Amino acid sequence: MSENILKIIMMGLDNSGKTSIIYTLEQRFASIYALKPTVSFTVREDFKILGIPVKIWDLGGQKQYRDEYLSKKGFIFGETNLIFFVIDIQDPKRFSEAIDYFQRSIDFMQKIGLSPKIIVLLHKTDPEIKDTKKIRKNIELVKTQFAQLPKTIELDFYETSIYDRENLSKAFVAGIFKALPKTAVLQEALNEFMKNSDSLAVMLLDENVLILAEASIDTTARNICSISGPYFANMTEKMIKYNLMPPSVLEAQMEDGWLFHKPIKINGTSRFYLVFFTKERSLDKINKLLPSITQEISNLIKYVV
Ligand SMILES: Nc1nc2c(ncn2[C@@H]2O[C@H](COP(=O)(O)OP(=O)(O)OP(=O)(O)O)[C@@H](O)[C@H]2O)c(=O)[nH]1
Ligand SMILES: [Mg+2]
Repeated sequence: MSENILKIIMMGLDNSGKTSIIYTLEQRFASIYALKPTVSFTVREDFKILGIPVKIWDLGGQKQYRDEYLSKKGFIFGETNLIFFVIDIQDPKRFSEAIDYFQRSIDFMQKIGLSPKIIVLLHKTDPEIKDTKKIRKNIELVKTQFAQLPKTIELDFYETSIYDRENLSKAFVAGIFKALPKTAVLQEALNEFMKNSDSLAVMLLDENVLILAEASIDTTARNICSISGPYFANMTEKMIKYNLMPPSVLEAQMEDGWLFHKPIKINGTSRFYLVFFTKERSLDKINKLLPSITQEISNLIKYVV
């Protein structure tokens, strides 16, 4: 039995974008266009974030299902660690309905003794409209409505869109970090690693190509890592999917430094990707430090709530 699995629930009104978010995280972009409303709920058990197996419950948001979840004596919500509450920011007419569902869900969970961490996704904040007056107004409006609720839990808001996967990833990783407090230590480990390896920037991604942590001494170095890192991780993941042997290290000489990409295996199975940008060619130094950082990451992800 795989114990200690993190249980994540995606909830919100129908049409708010929950299933699309899951598909975007899985990079199943083609499937998004054929999406139908979710019937009742679905459970995905094959996700790994931060190397941690997570279960994602996608609760269809149509009215009849909403009422059902809140009447089933907590079977749906039992042992939930983290909830993403998704709101369609382009649909202000339904804000009240969404917030009412939110509050009823919180009340219900408190009644059955649950207090999961909650992240609110102000979703469909698409890149090309996110700075328009209309969207800013909607965001302000919905936040005001949330602020009027009885303050029993701490909420974090993220503006997301399926057209901005990086932002969506950030919200997801932040959620995991909220549910797993120890992962803040991961950032510390990466800072330390950057110093010890004389790097200008270091980045860690997981096998979903989510950026888990990054450390850098300047923006140029950071940008080099964050632009190239996801491409390399993506390429490697695809090669694995097609049973091809991916590179064990990729090294590129740049105008003003060296870039390294290295997949690492943790606990034998989980894949992570490390990206480094260094002034001098220092792969030897990095290789020497790898066992210790690998061990550290491994220790961190073993700890699940
Ligand atoms: N513009 C825009 N549209 C989105 C975004 N995310 C999802 N959509 C669209 O919103 C619609 C509903 O998406 P779904 O993912 O099916 O919504 P859902 O929340 O799973 O709906 P239910 O399963 O009925 O609860 C689809 O037409 C998506 O293409 C987004 O970030 N921006
Ligand atoms: Mg759905």
